[in-house]
Amino acid sequence: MSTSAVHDHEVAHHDDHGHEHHHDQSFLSKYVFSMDHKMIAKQFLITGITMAVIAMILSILFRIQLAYPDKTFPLLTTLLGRFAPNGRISPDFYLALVTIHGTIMVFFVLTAGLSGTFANLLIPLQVGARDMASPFMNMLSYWFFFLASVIMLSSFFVQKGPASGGWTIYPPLSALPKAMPGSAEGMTLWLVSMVLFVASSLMGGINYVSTVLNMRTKGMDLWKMPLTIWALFLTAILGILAFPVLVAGVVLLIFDRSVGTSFYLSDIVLNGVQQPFEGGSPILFQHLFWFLGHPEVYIVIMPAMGISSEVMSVNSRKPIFGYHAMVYSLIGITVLSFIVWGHHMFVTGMNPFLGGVFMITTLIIAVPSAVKTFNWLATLWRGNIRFTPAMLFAIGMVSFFISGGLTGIFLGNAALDINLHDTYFVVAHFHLVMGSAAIFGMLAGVYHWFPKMFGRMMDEKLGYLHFWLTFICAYLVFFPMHFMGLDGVPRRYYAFTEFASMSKWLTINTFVTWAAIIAALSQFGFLYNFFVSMFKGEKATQNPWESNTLEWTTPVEHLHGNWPGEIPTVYRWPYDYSKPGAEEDYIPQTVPYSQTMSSNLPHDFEDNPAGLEALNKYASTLKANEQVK
Ligand code: HEM
Ligand SMILES: [Cu+2]
Repeated sequence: MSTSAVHDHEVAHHDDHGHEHHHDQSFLSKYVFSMDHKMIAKQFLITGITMAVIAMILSILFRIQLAYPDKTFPLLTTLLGRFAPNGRISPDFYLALVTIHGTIMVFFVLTAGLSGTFANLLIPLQVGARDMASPFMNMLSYWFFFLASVIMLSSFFVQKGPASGGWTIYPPLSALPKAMPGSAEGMTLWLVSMVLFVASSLMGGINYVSTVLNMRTKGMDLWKMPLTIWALFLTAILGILAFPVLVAGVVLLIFDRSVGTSFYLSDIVLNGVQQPFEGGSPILFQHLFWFLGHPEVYIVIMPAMGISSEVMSVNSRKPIFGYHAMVYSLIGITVLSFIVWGHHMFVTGMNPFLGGVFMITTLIIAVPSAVKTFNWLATLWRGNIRFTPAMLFAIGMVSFFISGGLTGIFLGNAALDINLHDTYFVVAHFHLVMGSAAIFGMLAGVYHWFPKMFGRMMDEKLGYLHFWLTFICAYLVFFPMHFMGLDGVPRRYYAFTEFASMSKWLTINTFVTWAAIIAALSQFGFLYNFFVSMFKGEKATQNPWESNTLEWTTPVEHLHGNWPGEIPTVYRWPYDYSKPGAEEDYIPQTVPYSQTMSSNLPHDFEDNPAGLEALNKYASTLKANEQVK
């Protein structure tokens, strides 16, 4: 409340003095330590994209190893030095590559890049606030994220290279600095980076939650919020509750590494020497990790779900189907995601009864997931679809969510999972549902809100090219992995040529690598489009997609405080598209019901009792609709 009063004052101030005040902002306070949520959103986006490019390059490097395990490429030695002696990536470095690739993609791109960008951009703009609840903490949240990114990457420059052992950093590899090269300083940097990362997410999340709860404009009750806001809000709650548990786990791990505690270790022999650890359990770490880790996968997918819902409704020119069901299923996922973590641990020897409990709760998550899927399909049904690039990516998100979600049902069954665990089947599952679906949701958001962020349009043709190449290649990369997994091919192995039964997959591996290379190259088309359109794109109009939500009522040119005058009042839900009787095929949230009634049916009842009856009927439907929403 007080914050918005201050802002009101500031804005009035601006009006009085015209433009003079803009000069007060130095380069540093405008672009670097900006407290404006729109600028922070761009910082998160550009940092996220940079990290994504780095993680993508890492994946191409290890895919080359998988495709050509026996070939040597002198270029690799030139590029990577000691990490690739004699033209081949070393086994240690291979493990480091998959570890850092996974860490960056999951946390830095799909968590910080996705939520950080869209929560910052959209929460204030779509709920009608002048900024976040605490702009200062918001700025800190970005800078903690930036620092965490730099530290994570700096591990490539320490003596023994970055952390290895997988993005889940299970002990003992992570707990014994001498266990392998990737357990040394690289692992320390991983842990420090993650603590900073979590601090950043908490500062962001607390801001998002308090802004949604306290700073909505007049009329914006919870049931009038766009689904993107619902998704980002619930995601923030998930993060606030789950991330601290990871920090607890990581701090105990740091103790094990450096001060001789034994939280996670017991009876370890290293190079023939019995280590002093006693009474700890590596399985404790798995519990702590997956208590974060499973909610984390929903922290990644829920914003993508929210964005896709929004984009699909706008571009089908139809109300989202089952708005309430969409919200309740998000809430259901939020709650359930905390009681299923054990499905990552079916093979740890857990009591079969406990395994059964985790199996049931896991399979129940399929219900809200299916509700959402049906509602997306029903939203498309008979829509007047506009195939913008954003729309294609949103539909692609649904496609990947279905393909990847179905295999979750296999893995959720303990008896099946014991066979499939740690095989390429799991890799296929989560790359479709998280790697692909979440990335497509994010890209849908970038194409849709680019005009809002940069005041210019992206090139459509390049957008289509980007979509089709990425869509086809993602399936070519991840679909074959299901069959490798069913055949028992394990994940995280350096070369399969040692095993006669697995070397038959070499051709498929080569095929997958080439599909991955094409997918990676097509991302450069996107980058070209993104950066060139930022400066040279066609100027955006006020509301290029004819959308109902509040962000399109702010001026195209960004201004501090978002709205030059008063914040608009909200009267209706955000999905009034193609309303029967309406003049336009969309009615913004700011249009009162009274206005549409007279403009929808102009005067045709004056000497016409049937017309009057029609109007009354229309008015009561509107009222009924309002109750439904
Ligand atoms: C119907 C919903 C889902 C079910 C029933 C399900 C089930 C499972 C199960 C049982 C595993 C463990 C497999 C193993 O390690 O042997 C797993 C792994 C995984 N799932 Fe899902 N899943 C679902 C949806 C999702 C979603 C929506 C995401 C991400 C957005 C996701 C991301 C992951 C990841 C990242 C892993 C692998 C973790 C690792 O071992 O590195 N899953 N899933
Ligand atoms: Cu899980």
